[in-house]
Amino acid sequence: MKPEHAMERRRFLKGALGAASLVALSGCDNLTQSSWFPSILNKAERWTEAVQRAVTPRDALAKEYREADISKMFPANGNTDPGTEQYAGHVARNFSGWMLEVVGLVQAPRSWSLAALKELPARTQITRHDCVEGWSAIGKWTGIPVGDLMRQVEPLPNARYAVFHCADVDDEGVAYYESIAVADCYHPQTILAYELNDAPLDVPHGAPLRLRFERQLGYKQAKYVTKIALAESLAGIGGGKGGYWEDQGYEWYAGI
Ligand SMILES: Nc1nc2c(c(=O)[nH]1)N[C@H]1C(S)=C(S)[C@@H](COP(=O)(O)O)O[C@H]1N2
Ligand SMILES: [Mo]
Repeated sequence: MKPEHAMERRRFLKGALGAASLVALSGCDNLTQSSWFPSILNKAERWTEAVQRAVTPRDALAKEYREADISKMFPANGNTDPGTEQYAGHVARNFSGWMLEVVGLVQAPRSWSLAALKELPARTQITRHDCVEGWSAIGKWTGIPVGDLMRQVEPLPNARYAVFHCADVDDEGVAYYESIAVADCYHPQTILAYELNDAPLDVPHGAPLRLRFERQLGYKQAKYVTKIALAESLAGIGGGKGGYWEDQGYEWYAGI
């Protein structure tokens, strides 16, 4: 949907639903589906973030599981193929031309090919993914700690958010994106994964690179990542709320 439409819809929903309405948690299996989950009032959201940060320090690790716990089937959700000609070209070349750019408020912007990223020290973690739609799955992810990339580009002191841009767009041409605090990029389990269950990430799960930010919900786990842009504010990026689903009313701080 076009940004103006998203805004109109948000305004409509605010009036129609009110803050106390109960709406079933559903909705991100299909980006074209209109199901909504009312946005918590901004103030309440900040309170949630403050409380969670106080109870679980920023560096606390998400639970890691054993090999035996890995789900036999890990569902694919949301967009399962960017479907553009450009992306199909990358698939045909086995992602040999895929680049990850890190730009914005950094001392030394740079980009890496997928092959160069795979040469960096990797981390493997077996974690549980929770989608607001009501399913969970345990998977084994291998990838590069985002903190290692940050140490190379050196964020400037005013860089507060890391915005992950993705290669997929919805039916109305709106691009998927997500954002997290720059500080959370240094959490040891924040990785850009290129393997799921010891195999190269496949197209439905976000090939060739997807974010794993383990202490937050499924929609924060951006797939098909092409660029990380550091910014001081989320205003002016997408719909201004920090992510594709946040622009439609979901919480930015999706702690679990
Ligand atoms: N680029 C992109 N990232 C995305 C989505 C998407 O549609 N596009 N869907 C999100 C949602 S709602 C979930 S639950 C997970 C699903 O990841 P999976 O397909 O590997 O299960 O990806 C998230 N990241
Ligand atoms: Mo999801």
